[in-house]
Amino acid sequence: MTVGPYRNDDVDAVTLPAMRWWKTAAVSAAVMFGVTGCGGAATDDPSTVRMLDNRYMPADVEVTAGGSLEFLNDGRVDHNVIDVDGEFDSRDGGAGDQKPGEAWSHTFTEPGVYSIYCSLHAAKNNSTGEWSGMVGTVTVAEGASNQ
Ligand SMILES: [Cu+2]
Repeated sequence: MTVGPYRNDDVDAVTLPAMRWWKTAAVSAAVMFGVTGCGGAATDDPSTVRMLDNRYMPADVEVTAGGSLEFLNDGRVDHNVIDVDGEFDSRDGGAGDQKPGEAWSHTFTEPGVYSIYCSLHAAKNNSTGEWSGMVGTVTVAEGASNQ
């Protein structure tokens, strides 16, 4: 592909969309690394967790205490978000399950690691007490004191 020098009036039209594309790609890469990283940094866009059929994407997210996450149903069937220890439940308040296109937001104030599951697509092993299927974790980090 030949890329010639752009005239000044071409710069905005060509460079800006390209930068936007790059930024999107970078965020996607950050999300992928965030999932497998060593409990690492929140991604560039940590505020949304997608609920797919049938998994959370990403399954493991980190948020700073006081921060919020939006769980968006980006699938074709209903989902929900429930803390294993009962700290929160996306069905509360009459919301019911999140239908496709619906979202549920929650603000996390207490640091800790919260195990979440979807009651429609996860099951508990009664011997081990562990959940499998549509499960995930939300790690709430201490508020920024050394950043
Ligand atoms: Cu589900």
